[in-house]
Amino acid sequence: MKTKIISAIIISSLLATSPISALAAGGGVPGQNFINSWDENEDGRVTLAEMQEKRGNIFLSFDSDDNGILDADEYIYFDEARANDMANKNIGQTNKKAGSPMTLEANDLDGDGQVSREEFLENAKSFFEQKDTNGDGEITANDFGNSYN
Ligand SMILES: [Ca+2]
Ligand SMILES: [Ca+2]
Ligand SMILES: [Ca+2]
Repeated sequence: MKTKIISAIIISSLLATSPISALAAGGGVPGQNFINSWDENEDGRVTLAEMQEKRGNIFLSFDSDDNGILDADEYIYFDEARANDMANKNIGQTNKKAGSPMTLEANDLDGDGQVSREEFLENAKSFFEQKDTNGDGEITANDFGNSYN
């Protein structure tokens, strides 16, 4: 249980994923932080498969009792890990709640107060589509504004 939480915190460092934090901390290339966070094979593009794989790993880390559901108690650790991660990166608190794709509220698709693995992966799709602004099926710097086009 303890190691599980520690590994969860490590994985949370991969989680600087909310749109606002990606833009705020990105510096040069638009969306660079976002892409770095999710681009498993480091080809500069984020696919839905990569996003779902990573989300699956994140889910496992925080599902302390391995029952395939993140309940409100488990979400407390998840929320804390994300908050700590943002604090470490000096990202403001503006995006802690509103607009985060990782919150319980955002992922509890059936509204039963907990998030199943299916919900968590399913919700990756709408998040992905939201970020893939040009709709070509992968998220690249081109989807984050056009200053480099
Ligand atoms: Ca659980
Ligand atoms: Ca649910
Ligand atoms: Ca795209």
